[in-house]
Amino acid sequence: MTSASNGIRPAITLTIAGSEATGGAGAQADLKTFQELGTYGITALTCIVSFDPKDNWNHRFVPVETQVIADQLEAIQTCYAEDLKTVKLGMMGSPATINTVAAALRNQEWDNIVLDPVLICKGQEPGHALDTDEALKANLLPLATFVTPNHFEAESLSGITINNVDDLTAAAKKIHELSGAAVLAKGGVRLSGSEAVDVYYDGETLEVLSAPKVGEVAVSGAGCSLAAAITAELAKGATPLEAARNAKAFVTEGIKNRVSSAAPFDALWQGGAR
Ligand code: PXL
Repeated sequence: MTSASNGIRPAITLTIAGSEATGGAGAQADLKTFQELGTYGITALTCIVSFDPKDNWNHRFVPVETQVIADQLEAIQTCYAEDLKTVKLGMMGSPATINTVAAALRNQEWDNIVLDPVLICKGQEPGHALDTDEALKANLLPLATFVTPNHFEAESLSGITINNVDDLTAAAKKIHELSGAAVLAKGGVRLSGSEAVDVYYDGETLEVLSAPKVGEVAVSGAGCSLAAAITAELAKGATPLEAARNAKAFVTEGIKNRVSSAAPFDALWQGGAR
């Protein structure tokens, strides 16, 4: 592959994720994070989410047809057959999407498959989410090399109720056992105390990552941007632990410099560390 005239060829990072129209979360957050961290971002969209201001900001969710998802991945995998070694998986939204994505992932070798196990989107049917949950555990979790569950997702994947850092650690260990992946289990604002605590575990190294909380309210795009930052750092050659540490610092600065809107939540700004 040729490089740009200045000799710099960026690492290629793919996100397979949903669109969140207002730009806070989803593929938009991933692409902004990739750009900020110096990788060449590409996207296959799985669904389109539009918040509904008339209905408590619930998520209107429209899946992209599975054939269209397969087509996007065919184009991407053909264009970047040699360089595409790192992918982030965001919101899938349905078992059919998960099966389509899993089949495409199996078409090639990967160095890094970062799974942000987005299980439920505000306003989605719980029954539907349960199916998605099962499909994700069966078909994507075994492919992942790095998993970034939030509090709710860590409880769901591990079956452990999480009230404190010890519980979060037990959940991270359990999810590692289930997947073989490095795990960053995120306490976020869901654990009490003045620190935002995440637990990293890869089967050998256990590290509690901690940063002073920036308020007590979750910020849109924090989870997506964290997993995307891990993806970018891995693609640039970081170890999983280095990637987790750098991503946590990136997200902390993004939350400090968050963007407000007419929505009742703020959005992380990927340029926060500039
Ligand atoms: O933050 C989870 C998330 C992921 N992907 C999409 C979303 C959301 C939450 O709003 O809309 C597309």
